Amino acid sequence: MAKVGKYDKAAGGLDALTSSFRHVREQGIVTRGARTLLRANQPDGFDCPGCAWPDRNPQSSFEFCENGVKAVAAEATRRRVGPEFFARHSIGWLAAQDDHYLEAQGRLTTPMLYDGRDDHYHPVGWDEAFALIAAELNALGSPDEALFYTSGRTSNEAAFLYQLFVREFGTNNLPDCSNLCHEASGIAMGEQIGVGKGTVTLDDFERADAILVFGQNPGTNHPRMLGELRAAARRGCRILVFNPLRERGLERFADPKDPRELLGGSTPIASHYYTPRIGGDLALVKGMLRRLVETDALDHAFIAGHTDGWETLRADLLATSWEDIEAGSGLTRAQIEEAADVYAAADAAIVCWAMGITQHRHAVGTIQMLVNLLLARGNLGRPGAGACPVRGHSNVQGDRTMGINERPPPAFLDALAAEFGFEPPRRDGHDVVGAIAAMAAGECRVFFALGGNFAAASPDTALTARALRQCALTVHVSTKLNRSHLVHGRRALILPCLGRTEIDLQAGGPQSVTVEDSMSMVHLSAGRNPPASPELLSEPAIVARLAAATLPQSRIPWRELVADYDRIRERIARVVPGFADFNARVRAPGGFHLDNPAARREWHTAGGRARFVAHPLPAATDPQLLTLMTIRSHDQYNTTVYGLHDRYRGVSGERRVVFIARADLERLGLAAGQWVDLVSVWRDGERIAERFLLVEYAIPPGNIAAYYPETNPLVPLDHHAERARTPASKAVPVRLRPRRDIPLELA
Ligand SMILES: Nc1nc2c(c(=O)[nH]1)N[C@H]1C(S)=C(S)[C@@H](COP(=O)(O)OP(=O)(O)OC[C@H]3O[C@@H](n4cnc5c(=O)[nH]c(N)nc54)[C@H](O)[C@@H]3O)O[C@H]1N2
Ligand SMILES: Nc1nc2c(c(=O)[nH]1)N[C@H]1C(S)=C(S)[C@@H](COP(=O)(O)OP(=O)(O)OC[C@H]3O[C@@H](n4cnc5c(=O)[nH]c(N)nc54)[C@H](O)[C@@H]3O)O[C@H]1N2
Ligand SMILES: [Mo]
Repeated sequence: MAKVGKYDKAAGGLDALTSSFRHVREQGIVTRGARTLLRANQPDGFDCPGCAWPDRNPQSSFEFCENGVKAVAAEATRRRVGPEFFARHSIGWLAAQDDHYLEAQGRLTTPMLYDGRDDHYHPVGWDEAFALIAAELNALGSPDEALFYTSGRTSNEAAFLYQLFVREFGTNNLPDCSNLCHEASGIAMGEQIGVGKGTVTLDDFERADAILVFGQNPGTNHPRMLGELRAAARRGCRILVFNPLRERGLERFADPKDPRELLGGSTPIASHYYTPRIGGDLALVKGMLRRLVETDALDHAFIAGHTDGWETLRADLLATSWEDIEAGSGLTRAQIEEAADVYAAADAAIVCWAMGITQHRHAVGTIQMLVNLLLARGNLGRPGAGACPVRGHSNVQGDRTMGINERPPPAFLDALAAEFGFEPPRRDGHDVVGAIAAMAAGECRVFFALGGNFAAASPDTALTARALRQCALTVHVSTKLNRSHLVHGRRALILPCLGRTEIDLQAGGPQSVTVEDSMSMVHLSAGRNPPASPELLSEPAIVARLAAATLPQSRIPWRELVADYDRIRERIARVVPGFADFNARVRAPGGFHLDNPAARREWHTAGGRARFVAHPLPAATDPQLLTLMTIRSHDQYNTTVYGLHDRYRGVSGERRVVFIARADLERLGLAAGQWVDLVSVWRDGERIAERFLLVEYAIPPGNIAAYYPETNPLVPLDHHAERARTPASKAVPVRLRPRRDIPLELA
């Protein structure tokens, strides 16, 4: 039963502790849980499989994080999904269950095969599984008919071997979750400052005078970031938040480690909180830049010495009217001028952003405007200043560094060729959107996923399902049961693997892997729990055995490489820039920082200078429609649903809710507690997601919010960021259709 109320407390505090304890208990791991958790983000422990936010001080005591606890507990659970489970439940029956149910069943224990003999998965041996995949791959007309997806939990070692195998097999079809996430950040920043990664470290958070947070909900998705924001706020740093929702974690935070705050005190986080309309950021940042021009709050020396494109941008800013900026942003000129003045008063400022910025049609333009904002005041490449795109998955940044990239840089392929003695393919591969289209068109027939939940995470759910079902073979390397196992090809395999928290024993002894966080720190991760099942293989071992089975003629010593991951790292050191002496450097406490030339004001751009780029305001949205953003609740990890509570937003017991402004309810003749269908309106027709409960909420009129992945059926495949092709899942044009057949829910 849905419950809707108001949560008045600060984020964090005692409720965060209580909630973590509940999740540990639900997984049946109370005693083991504490031991496991104490090893998260410790020098000799494992990297938390939660988010990519860096660790403050690996030597210091355990840093508590409620959602980190949920992620770790979900992996360390006592529950198991073995052959008996699949014998008992048909695929059809499982497909009718929700994502919360699938996740709650526990860890996968055994390789499973669906081969069409009935509607069940059946156990299969590892050798047989690899032989089957090899046969399908080698039967393809071209290597480009296979797709190899990666999700961002994959370690550097597994990712490096995987792209190596895929390229030796002969394709660059390496779509990854980055395509759904920060792709736009990489493209925008690469063009402007020559690197597609953030330029700041945690030290900069200690020195900034202003931190601007755009389109991000750290209280839920990067809870450890609140510790940094809290410390910054307490020393007087201005924190400016731009978000259509008043996210509690950005308003007030109670650090559970502080006894006073645990008992009810809290620290205000945002000094200034602005609620633009969805998609209004490009306009509002243009407004801020215009104000900087009008008040001459510019770093002229930096602009002259380091950049080009300023005059074009300046002319474009002055030609953009305040009326258009106000209409486009949903903020008033006074608000925007205030924000710009606070920003201009800071000697050093950081700009952070996440999915509220990247998942828009004009994402690349908005991010370039954010970088323009930094460049205009020389806020790059000096202490306390810089760009901070906050990554999602714990190793999504590292996977890219290791070559998981459908458009690899030629220099990377050259290095690969020199090290391994084969000629890698040079044609661009498919990204996620391209992969779905290619499967739907029958051009790709084998889909292999190293982690993730492609069927649920991708846009246009019905089309994606049709695309996957057309494949001859779908394969998922997974820790937990998920939707993608149930939306399968003519044959399908589930290959169960070790998680981060588990001991990875190879011929050469227990192994560690490495990861790269959102601030380019590379460090070791070693699990300490016994594996969930004796049949599990590590991801590197799965890739190596698949490679050996598929490419018997390969001269790469796959088995030797996985016997001791130091050997993989030796190869990485010779191929990937910045990894020289990898094995030694990564063993230093806390690991090492990857060089970022832009952070030294060295611009590896086309013209050798940092670039200002002008962009027009996006076209106005259709006033007849609502703009839907698809966001995360407090109790989920992407498509993994841990529970049905969204504590800070005051909703529990129901995920199918729509947050809507009172003004829109009145205008549309609707009432809170009523059920509606969401109908997205696109040029190729309507898409429907059924049965959502209306929840009155403080959100700018014309804008609504609901959780992903339930809303992915509404996101058209071709509704994506220009150039980056990140699905525009934060701005879906929709209509509400009342459901008269479901009684009003009053809670
Ligand atoms: N516990 C937990 N941790 C996670 C994840 C998880 O699901 N659960 N996911 C991980 C991953 S892969 C990622 S990418 C990150 C995601 O981290 P976030 O980006 O914080 O995730 P979202 O829930 O998508 O939140 C988007 C935020 O942007 C706001 N927003 C939406 N549209 C706009 C807009 O147009 N303008 C502005 N200014 N704001 C907007 C929303 O109100 C919301 O606060 O978190 C990572 N960490
Ligand atoms: N509408 C909408 N769609 C979105 C988003 C949105 O905001 N709105 N966000 C997008 C974003 S930012 C992202 S990153 C994607 C996420 O897309 P994915 O990364 O594909 O999805 P996840 O839900 O993170 O994957 C969860 C599954 O990973 C598996 N898993 C967990 N740990 C491991 C491990 O250690 N190894 C292996 N092999 N498998 C493991 C488990 O089986 C689990 O079911 O979704 C995107 N889709
Ligand atoms: Mo993400």
